[in-house]
Amino acid sequence: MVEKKYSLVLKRLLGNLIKLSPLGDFIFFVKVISMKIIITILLVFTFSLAESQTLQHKQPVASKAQKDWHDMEYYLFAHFGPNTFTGLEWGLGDEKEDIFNPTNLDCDQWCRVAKAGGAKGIIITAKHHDGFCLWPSKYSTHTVRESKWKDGKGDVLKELSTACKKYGLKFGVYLSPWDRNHPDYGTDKYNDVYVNMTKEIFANYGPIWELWWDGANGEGPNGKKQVYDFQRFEKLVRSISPNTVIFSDIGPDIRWVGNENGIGGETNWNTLDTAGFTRDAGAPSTDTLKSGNANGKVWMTAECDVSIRPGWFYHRSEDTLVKSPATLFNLYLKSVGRGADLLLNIPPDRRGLFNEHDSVALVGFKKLLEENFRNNLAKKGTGYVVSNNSKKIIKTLNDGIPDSFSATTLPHSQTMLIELDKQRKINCVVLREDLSKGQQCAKFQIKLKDKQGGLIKEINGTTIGRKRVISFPSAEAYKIEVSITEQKNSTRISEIEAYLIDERLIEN
Ligand code: FUL
Repeated sequence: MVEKKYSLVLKRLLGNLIKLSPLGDFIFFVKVISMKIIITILLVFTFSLAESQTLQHKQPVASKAQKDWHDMEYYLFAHFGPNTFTGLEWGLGDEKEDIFNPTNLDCDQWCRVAKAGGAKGIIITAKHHDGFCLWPSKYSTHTVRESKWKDGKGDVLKELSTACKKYGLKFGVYLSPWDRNHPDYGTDKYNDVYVNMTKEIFANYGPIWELWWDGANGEGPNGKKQVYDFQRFEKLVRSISPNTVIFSDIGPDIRWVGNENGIGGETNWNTLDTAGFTRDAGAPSTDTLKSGNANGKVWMTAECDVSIRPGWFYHRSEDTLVKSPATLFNLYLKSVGRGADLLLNIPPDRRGLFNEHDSVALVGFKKLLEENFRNNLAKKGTGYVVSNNSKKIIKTLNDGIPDSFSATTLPHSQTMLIELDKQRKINCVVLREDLSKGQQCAKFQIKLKDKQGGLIKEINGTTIGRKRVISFPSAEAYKIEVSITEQKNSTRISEIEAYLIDERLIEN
C-alpha cells in the first residue's frame, strides 16, 4: 500500500520532468534508480516508525501460569501447626514438638469440604513463623518427626498433597521465610536451609501450584534478623518448577492486596512497578498494592487473603465468629468481583479436621454463588457494538463464554449494548475484559435505559480487568449500555452479564 502510494507520487513528478527533457532514455534510467532509492528510504523509515510505536505500546500481559491461576478465582488457605494447640497466632518457636498432636487428621475431609465449597485448591502453612515443619524435614529438628503424633511417623504434607491429587484440587505451600526456631536463622547458612527445604518440598510433594512467601520478617532465636537471598530462592523455583506461581508482597507472580480483609481495590490494575522495592523490607504502600500501577511494568495480579474467622489459626473461642455465607459472598464481590483472586483461610481444628462451623459456612457460600449467578439475563438478549448511531451484532458479547471474545470491531472509544429480551429487573452487571493484550479500561460508564432509550440509571467505574461485578439497587431496564470513557489502548470487552441477585446480599 505504502509503496504504491509513493510510486504514484514519484511517477507523476518524474513524468513531468521527462516531458521537459530531450534526454528521454537517460532520464528514464535516472528516474527508475532514484525512485527505487527513495522508496527504499521511505519504507525503512515507515517500518521503523511503526515498530517503535508497537514497542511503545507493548504492555505487560499474564504468563500462562498467571492466567491459569487467575481463572481459579478462589481457593483455600489452611493455617495449621503448633499454634492450633497453643492458641497463639505467632508461635515463639520454642514450643515442644509434642504439642502438635491432631487426634484425627483427615486431609480427605479437608478436600471434600473444599470441593463442596467450590474452592479450587488448598495452600497449607508447611512452616509458619514458629519454624515447626509439617513434614519430616532433614534440615530441621523441629518437625512432625519429633512430635508424638503418629509416633513421629506422620507427614501432613504427604497426606494433603495426596488428597488434593485424589480430589482434583491444586496444592500450594506457605513456607515462612521468618523462622523463630532455626538455630541458623540470622546467618548466611539459613539461606541454604531455606533452599534445601524448598527443594525437599518440591521433590517430595509436587507439583506445587502456588508458593507463598510471607512478608513478616522478625528476629530469630538468637535475636538476629535474616537477610534473605530471595533472588536465589526465585531462581531455584523457576528452575525446578517453572509453572509454580510465586506469591509475596511484590510477587514475582502474584502480589499481596495490601490488607488481610479479603478486599480488592475498586480500581485494580494487574500491573505493578516493583523497581526499587524489596521483598523483606520496603514494599510499595498498601494503597498501591491494592490498586496496582496503571502503567506498571510487571504483570502481577492481587490476591486477597482473609480468614473465615478473626484469627488465622483455629481457636475454639472463635467458633461463634465464623463468617456467614452472606459475608463470604460479599467478600467474593469485593475480591474476584474486582478482578483479583480470593484466598480464604479455613483453619483445621485440634482434631485435624475442617470444623463444622466453617464447613457449613463454606457450603452455604457456594450455594449462594450458584443460586445468584445461575440466571444470566443478558444471555437472553442481543449484544451489539455501537458507533455513530449504527449498531452491529456481536454474538460473543453475551454468549456466557468469556473466552469467546472476537476482535472484529474495536473502535477507539467504544460503546457496547445489550438489549434484553424484555424489560427486566436487574441489580448486578458483570463486565469482563479480555486481557491477552494487556489491561486497558481506565474508566467505564453503564447506562440502564428503557425501550424508548430513556435513562433509568447511570453507574460510573474505573478499571474492569478479568471480572468486574457491579451491584446496585434493583432497577427495571431493557437496555444495558456500556461505554469505555478512558482507556490505555482499545479495551477488549469479552462479556457482559446481567443478574437479579438476592437484594439482601448487596451492600450499597
Ligand atoms: C501474615 C502472618 O504473619 C500471619 O500469621 C498469617 O500467616 C498471614 C496470612 O500472613 O503475614
